[in-house]
Amino acid sequence: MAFRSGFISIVGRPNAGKSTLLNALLGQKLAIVTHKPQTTRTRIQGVLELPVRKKTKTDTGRPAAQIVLVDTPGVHKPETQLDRRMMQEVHDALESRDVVWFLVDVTHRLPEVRKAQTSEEFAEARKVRTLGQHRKILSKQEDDFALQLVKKLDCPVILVLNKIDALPKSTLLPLIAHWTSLHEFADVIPISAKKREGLELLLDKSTALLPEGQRFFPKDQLTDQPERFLVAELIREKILLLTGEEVPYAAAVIIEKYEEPASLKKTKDGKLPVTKIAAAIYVERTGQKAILIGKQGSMLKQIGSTARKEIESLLGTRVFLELFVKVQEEWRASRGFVEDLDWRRQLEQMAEIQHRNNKLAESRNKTAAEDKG
Ligand SMILES: Nc1nc2c(ncn2[C@@H]2O[C@H](COP(=O)(O)OP(=O)(O)OP(=O)(O)O)[C@@H](O)[C@H]2O)c(=O)[nH]1
Ligand SMILES: [Mg+2]
Repeated sequence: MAFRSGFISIVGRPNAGKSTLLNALLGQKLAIVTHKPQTTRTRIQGVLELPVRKKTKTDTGRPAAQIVLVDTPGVHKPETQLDRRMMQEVHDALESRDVVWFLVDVTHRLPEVRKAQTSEEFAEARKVRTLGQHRKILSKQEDDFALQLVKKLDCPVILVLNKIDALPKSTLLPLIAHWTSLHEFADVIPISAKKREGLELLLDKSTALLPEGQRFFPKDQLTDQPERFLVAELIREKILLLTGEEVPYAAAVIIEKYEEPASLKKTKDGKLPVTKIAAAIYVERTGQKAILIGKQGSMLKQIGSTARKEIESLLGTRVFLELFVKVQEEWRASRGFVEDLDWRRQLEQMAEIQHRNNKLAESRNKTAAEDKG
């Protein structure tokens, strides 16, 4: 079986479990996850290496493959520049892909169930209704908006029904009927990203749809996202988890200092080396700044210490983490600010600065050599 390779973009409405799925498949946290919608703001690539599985009597086998999984922000109607940027990330991910996974949260209630006519439908509707008050009513408009994005594509789109651990299996059938009446999907796969159920089948079906080809990334590369940007995301995750109302949505994190230790070896006194990180948290209003800092700095301390613990285990070093809160009024409406948040752009800018510094050092050395001569 020839080697397969390709890009699979994971799209769907906010909170469907896209980032959870990416992390589950990669076996590592590359994308932050929270219960709040619109957690992910940029697309993140995770590189999955699949070994060959030989054909047997009971197994159809699977070729070896490299799959580049692309997690994207949840599809929503844009209101601010930040929203527009997030949707641009979705569009970019849909441009270069071989297969798309359209992720749907099965705990959203079906509109049809609420319009039950027969007694069986009514019983089913009641069962679904009583299953959880926490379930959000599926908003048809938002679903249509998300679906219309994948309808335009010329590649196979797999309908992935996520969170099946939260519902009895019987409730899946009407959902499948509903979605397949709206679009001709290449396949329908129910999964639980959280419990890692159905993932092998999803990979088998998807690998079969990928073209034969060589790797896009070196075998041992896990992601294109450098660690310093994952660090910024981990800080933002704690803000999302620890604060409420508008604050999580009005917060952006930019790493201002990132000093890695010269060596990863333990110091003479047996301690791990230290990474020094300083990050600015931007919010839009002074009131939000006050909430983020908290009484006598208690909230910022809590955000810092929970983030630091996770960053330490990610980096395998001790971490000195400094957090500053800054106000940038209405930054979500500012195109320039939103673009500067993009880590791909920040990387380009860092490379430019490095290039300029190298040039400067080169010309200084040259002048010094000429002076000597
Ligand atoms: N019960 C259950 N919960 C899940 C599952 N997958 C994800 N979740 C939960 O759903 C919530 C949203 O998960 P995310 O992975 O952040 O969802 P997302 O689609 O990336 O969300 P955005 O980045 O906002 O678009 C989190 O609370 C997850 O723990 C699942 O299979 N079962
Ligand atoms: Mg996400």
